[in-house]
Amino acid sequence: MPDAPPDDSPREITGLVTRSTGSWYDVRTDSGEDVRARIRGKFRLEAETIDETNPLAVGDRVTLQMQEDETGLVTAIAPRENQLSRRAAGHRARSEHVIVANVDRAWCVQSTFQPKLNPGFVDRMLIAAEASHIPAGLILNKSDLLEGKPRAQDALAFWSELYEGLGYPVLFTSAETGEGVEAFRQRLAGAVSVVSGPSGVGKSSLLNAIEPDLGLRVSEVSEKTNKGRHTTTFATLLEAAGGWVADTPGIREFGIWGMAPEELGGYFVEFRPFLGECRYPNCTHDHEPGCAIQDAVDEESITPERYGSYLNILESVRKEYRADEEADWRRRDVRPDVWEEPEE
Ligand SMILES: Nc1nc2c(ncn2[C@@H]2O[C@H](COP(=O)(O)OP(=O)(O)OP(=O)(O)O)[C@@H](O)[C@H]2O)c(=O)[nH]1
Ligand SMILES: [Mg+2]
Ligand SMILES: [Zn+2]
Repeated sequence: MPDAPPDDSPREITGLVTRSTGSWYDVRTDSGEDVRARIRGKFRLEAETIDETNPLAVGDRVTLQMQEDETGLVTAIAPRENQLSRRAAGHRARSEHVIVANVDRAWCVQSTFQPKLNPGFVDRMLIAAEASHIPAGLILNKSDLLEGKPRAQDALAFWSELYEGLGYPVLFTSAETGEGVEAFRQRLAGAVSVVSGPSGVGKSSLLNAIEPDLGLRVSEVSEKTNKGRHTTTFATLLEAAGGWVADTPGIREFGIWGMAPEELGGYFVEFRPFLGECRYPNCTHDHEPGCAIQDAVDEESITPERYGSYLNILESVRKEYRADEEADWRRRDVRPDVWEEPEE
């Protein structure tokens, strides 16, 4: 038996971050209690130096030093197995927003209508998941709204086959009728998952359908814009279906973080068999001669939809990459007088 600690030494416990508001965190301790916790300033500074908006994300494992008022002080953050990140929005666009840490699967949630499926969003999120080696899947919610709309049904079937063909599981669900809810529940069992997607697609509604006791707040989509009202405001890790699932705030656009333009093609799974075959080793597959990807598009081994999406994402990745580099120079104050384009 180890010696009991002397009475005046602070009690240290470990746990899982289940909610992050930016200043306070909820931690589920390994003995099953929920504790409110704060972090030391040094973690904030460390996060800033690596351009993270927040030092802790839901899914992080932490060590707490218990305070006299029964709140915790985070004294250590365990190294992450993985993290799903996007570019922060607005004026913090030069930093990384970690949506969740240590997950087994990321589900991109979209709806059929109100708002309608946004394949560009899907691709960006799938690319981010691929870059972090997180298995991903697609949920097409509000399947009930397809009733009596054969053309929309065909369109949704097209996208569902496309993504399934790439190896991503696709589930049609309806929080309204219950369709697909059981199938989703089975996918969540025994795993740590995250749902992410635009506002109003029904992420929280789906989790309520799976676990009615959660009682998550939901609200109607704006009639005028068909967009959600950003009802969920903080990421929260919830116990559901014998696993954990993070409900997250809806996002307008899934910005890609920290990717060089020539890396992007590697995260389009169907590009991978052709990647070594381009004439130029750092080919970005949009204008270069002798490009195996462009050939594969011509030969219909790669769909025009995904290639078009690739070109769109490439354009924004290029722009952000350049802006990041310039911001980096500015911050270090070593910007050369003559700005030279980096060598191709
Ligand atoms: N018809 C239909 N409506 C649904 C379905 N799922 C959710 N809704 C409705 O869609 C609206 C938005 O649902 P939420 O669950 O708040 O959406 P969310 O994705 O969590 O949105 P944010 O928290 O803002 O990101 C609500 O009015 C829900 O009732 C569905 O399967 N079918
Ligand atoms: Mg929500
Ligand atoms: Zn190429």
